[in-house]
Amino acid sequence: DLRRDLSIASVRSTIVDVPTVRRHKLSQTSVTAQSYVIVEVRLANGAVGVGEAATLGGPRWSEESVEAIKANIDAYLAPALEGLPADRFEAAGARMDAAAKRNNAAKAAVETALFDAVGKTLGLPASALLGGAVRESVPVLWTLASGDVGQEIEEAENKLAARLHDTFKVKVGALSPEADLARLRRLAGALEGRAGLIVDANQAWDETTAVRCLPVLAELGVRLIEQPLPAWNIPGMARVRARSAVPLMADECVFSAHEMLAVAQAAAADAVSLKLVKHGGLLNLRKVAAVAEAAGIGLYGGCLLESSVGAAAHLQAFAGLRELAWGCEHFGPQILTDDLVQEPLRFEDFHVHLPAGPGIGITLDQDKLRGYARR
Ligand code: MUC
Ligand code: MG
Repeated sequence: DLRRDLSIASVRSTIVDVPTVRRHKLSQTSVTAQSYVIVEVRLANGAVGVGEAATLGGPRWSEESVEAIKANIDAYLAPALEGLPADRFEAAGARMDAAAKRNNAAKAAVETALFDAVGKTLGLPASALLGGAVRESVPVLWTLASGDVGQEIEEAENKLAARLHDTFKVKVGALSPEADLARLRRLAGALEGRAGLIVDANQAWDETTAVRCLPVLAELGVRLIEQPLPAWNIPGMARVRARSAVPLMADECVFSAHEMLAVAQAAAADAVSLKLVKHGGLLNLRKVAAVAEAAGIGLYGGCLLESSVGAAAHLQAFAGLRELAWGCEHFGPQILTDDLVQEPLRFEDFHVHLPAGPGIGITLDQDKLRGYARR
């Protein structure tokens, strides 16, 4: 019957720019708006699935920009999928890999839309298609990244008082190491006993800087240091880890499952940040997670400041992980001045909640999509 015709009929991609509530500063970039590519896949049965590719400050956090993502979806990924039954997720991945090297954020957005469309057709959440949920919510941290420590303390106090977040990730590397350590000392003092802190250097430090700074981070009770060294320096990460009382998290050095295996073999990380934009889709995210699990490396639900569309997709994949030792950071919907969905994700009691409902669990708001679409 017609309802069962899951053939992929069309793929539409739209670039959107959504303002953030404040400037967000990382070591290598700074943004006041988040740019995404929203992908809508229509099936022969009429069902429409949605996915999102997030970027951060153009092609700076990784090599993909929204302009390149849209161009490669329209010219290469979409034509490769036409007519394929949308529930052949693995085959869709193979076709996209044959059509384009890497382009992981683009592939992730398309694959998310397939899971959403199939889930909406069958009345099942994407988590069910991935093995089923073992959790309905995930602890969620907030990132402090204005660089102005007074503002950051006030922001953290507001998040604590609202019971939204009680763990904070501090972005370092835009300032000198000494200025960042002074900033961290003030933050740790202000929040002592009431909040947990982790630190993300986004590749900004070299090995000697990391070795010099990490004892101070340990003294301040910092729980985790994320990607202190450049992504290429896996041996350096292993040497720093061997000397550090603070556990190390791999972010930009782990895109593929092969890279996860290399990091594990080098004993270069205690934890890994899982992101759709890096791994190229929900299935690949779960494969990277499996390699990490096999090596005893802890899992963390990473983000690239996604809207509720991208965050919901991540939650569908995170929901099925048996252990998610480090929680997640999908605060993205909260840093935008507006969202792209009819009902934004629920943040409550320091957790973000898996949305109920089929597919990825959210409904795109077409007025908002039009309103924020780049002209
Ligand atoms: C990153 O490197 O982790 C995630 C949260 C945030 O503030 O920046 C991103 C990217
Ligand atoms: Mg990071």
